[in-house]
Order: sequence, then structure tokens, then C-alpha cells
Amino acid sequence: MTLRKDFLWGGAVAAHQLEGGWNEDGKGISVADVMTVGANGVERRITDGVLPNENYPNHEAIDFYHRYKEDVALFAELGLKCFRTSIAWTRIFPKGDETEPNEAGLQFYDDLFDECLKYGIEPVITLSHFEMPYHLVTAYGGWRNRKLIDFFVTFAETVFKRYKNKVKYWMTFNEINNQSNFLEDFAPFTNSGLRFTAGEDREQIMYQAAHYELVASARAVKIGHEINPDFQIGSMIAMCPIYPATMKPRDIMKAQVAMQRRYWFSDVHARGHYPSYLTAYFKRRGYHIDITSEDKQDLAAGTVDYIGFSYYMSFAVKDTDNGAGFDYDEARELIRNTYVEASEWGWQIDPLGLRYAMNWFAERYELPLFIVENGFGAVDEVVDGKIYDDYRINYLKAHIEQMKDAVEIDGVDLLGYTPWGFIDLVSAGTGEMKKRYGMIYVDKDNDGNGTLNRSKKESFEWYQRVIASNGEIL
Ligand code: P53
Repeated sequence: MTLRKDFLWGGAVAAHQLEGGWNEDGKGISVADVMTVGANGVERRITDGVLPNENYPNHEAIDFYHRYKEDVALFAELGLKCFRTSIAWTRIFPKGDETEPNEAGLQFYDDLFDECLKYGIEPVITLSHFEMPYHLVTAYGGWRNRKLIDFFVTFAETVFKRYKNKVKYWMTFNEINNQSNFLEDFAPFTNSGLRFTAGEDREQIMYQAAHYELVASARAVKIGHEINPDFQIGSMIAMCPIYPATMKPRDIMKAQVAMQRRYWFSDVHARGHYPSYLTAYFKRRGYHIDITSEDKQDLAAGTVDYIGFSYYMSFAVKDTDNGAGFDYDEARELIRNTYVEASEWGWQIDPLGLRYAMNWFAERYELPLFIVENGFGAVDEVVDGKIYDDYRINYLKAHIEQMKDAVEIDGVDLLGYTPWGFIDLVSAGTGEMKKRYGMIYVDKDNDGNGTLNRSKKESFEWYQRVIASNGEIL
């Protein structure tokens, strides 16, 4: 077996990380618009609304909103077969609870998708990528509120109908499982618009919010297929396989439980029901999650068509507590894997982990896979006007090799590969420009200075060859 002839080589971004134009043409404030710039090891702050004298890097981002035509022309030169981006929910429903959409927002994506299709680049669209309307946080408490299901489904239905002849590949919630890291503030807020008060049980609230999202996702899948039976609607999971630290049986079991805590989301997406390990866990913890019989029917009727996932790194865990429940705390219990290198931001570089992850998904769900993010965040230096990013090429090459082995040797069914941030953009985790993933350089620094000019890095020509040879020349 080799890669499909129509393999979707592409590139991935998200609206809030590149568009800018944060308050233009009727766009509302999103959760990304109230997050300040952070740094390596310094968390982004979440402010109460948009405040003066703060640096909000997503407000301008790389100004794709005004420059998309030139950018898409560059994407075409790169040879992309597909372009993964998201639709900023707040361009379509600025506050999230309106009944009528904002036409200017809909028009922007019509124009963007037309521009892509003009070059034969297929849009691959995420509905909710860390950019839900901020109003849904302040007025409803984010996804802890069941009402959000209807708001999201209205949004999904609106864009499915509008773009039914322009977009075939969709995903519902970006990295829905990041929030398994519920003790930190970032993931619950970016995934689900959750803010906690002292003393609240964060874990239980996270399960409730995720349940409503999974129901909303399933309802969207069902409606999407009614609107266009050719739609392929996938999940989007942040896959960081969790290895046991040693061959000690307790470490092995601990890693298995840790995987359950991080990947039950895709079990529900793909199988349409809750795994028994999770219902047993809810019972043991005394969690009463609002799951109705109608919800269960919705989940069963809206299973995903493929597993979209990101892959950057692997994790490792060690058993420390000796308890029978093997309870796992992602914020504190991960350990450094000494067998692999790490990036400057501490992300462990493990190409073989991608092949492992692909096999794990394929045998668990027997669905096609789509690698919708992979990449290397690094500091680039301009030398004589050019960036020689062989470190990035090496990372991508090593991962593509493993991806091909998973397809060719292990028989995994893979739809495509879209490296993350192939045009430099604002980092989600830190808000930095300095943590770059791109093959296209964007002249802008962490303080917002720079011409915003675009230029090609060494990796641009490299990836061009990879695509042109369908992955034969790496
Ligand atoms: P940044 C954590 C772990 C894995 C992927 O991340 C993650 C995160 C959140 O930081 O996010 C995804 O920009 C996400 C993108 C994000 C990209 O990975 O923190 O889907 O929005 O930019 C890279 O380096």
C-alpha cells in the first residue's frame, strides 16, 4: 500500500491565530480576543473583556483577513491540495445567541473559499477552534450550560447550508480533549469557555461541558449529512500518546488509565456511546452528569466519519499513588521521557509516536484518519534575508516517514496530512509570534512590531517537493 493518489497534502491554521480583524464587519469578541500575550513558561492571562493597555496578539494576528488573496496565491505555489482553517463563530454569530447570522461574516468565508477553490485547494473546516463567542461565557457560563448545544447547532447548520457546495471535510471541536487538563485555566477556557470559582469541582464541570459538546457535535454530524450526504465530518483530538515510565505493571496500568482519561472523548465521537470505564469512574467519584436519554440517542445517531487529530509529542507517566483507581492528574503527573529530545518549549519530539498513535486510533475505531496538525515550534533567525530551518524540515520529514510506515506497513487508512501553522501565526498556548511553525515567514515579533511581510523559508521548497512527489521525495 502507498499513500492515496488523492492524498490531501495541506496546511493547517485557525481563524483566530491568523485572521486579525477582530472587530471588523460585525465580528463579536471571542475567547481568543481576551487572552493576553504570554511567553515560554508564562501563561497567557484571561482578562474580563477587552481592556485598554493590554497586548492581545489575536486582535491583529497576521492580518490574513485583509491579505488572504496574496496568501492563498502563496499556498497555491506551495502546492497545497487542501487548506485547513476554522470559521470564526463570532463573524457569523457575534454574540453566539442570535437567531440571524451576520451576512458580512458569511461573505468573508464565501470569498476565502472561492479563492482557495480557484487554485484547486480544498477547504477543510473546523467549526470551533478555541474561539467561541465571549458573550456565551459571560451570559451563560460557557459550555457548562445546556443552551449552548442549540447555539452551536444553529451555527453549524448555518455554515453547512451556506458552504455545502464548497466544503466537504469538516471537524466539530478542535482538540476537544485538551480540557482533560482541567486544573490549568487555558484548556477549559479555550475549549469550553469555562471559568471557575474557588471551591468548584473543575473535573465534574469539565465532564458536563464536554458532554454537551459531544451532543452538539453529534447533532451537527446528523444535520450535516442531511444537508449534504457527501460531507465528511470528523472529530479533532489532540493525540499525545501516554507511555508507561517503566515495565512495572503499575506503570503500565497507570498509562492505560491515563489514556482513558484523555481519549474517552474520541470513544464517544466514534462509537456513539459512553465507554463503561467512564461511567464507572463517574459513579466512583459521585459525579451526576446531566445525560438524558435524548442525548444518548443523539450521540448514537451522529458518530463521526473520520478521526481528525493533531500530533506534536508523546507523554509519559509513572504510578506514584498506589491506589486501586489509578487516578491520574495530567497537570502534575507527566514525566520527562529521557529517550527522546524536546523542543525549546519542552514538547517531546517522538516521530515513532505518530505511527503508534495512528495504529492506536485505527485499531480502536476502524475509521479513516486525518492528521490535521503536526509541526515544530521553534525560533527562526533571518540570515542574509533567508531562514534556513533544517530543524523544522528534519522534524517534518521524520514524522512523514513514520506516517508512511503506518500506511504502507501497518495498513492504516489515511486521508491527508496538514502541517500546523505552515504560515507563521500566533501561538495558541503562549500567544507568541516567536514560537514559529511556518514554511512561510511572517515579519512580526511578540510585541507586535514588524512589516507583516511574507517570505519563503527553506522548508517551503522542501514541502513543495514533498507534495509534488506525493511523499516520495523527502
Ligand atoms: P502552540 C497543547 C497541546 C497540543 C496541541 O500549539 C495544542 C495545545 C495548546 O497549546 O494546540 C494545538 O500554538 C492547537 C493549535 C495550536 C497548536 O496545537 O501552543 O490546535 O491551535 O496553535 C500548537 O504552540
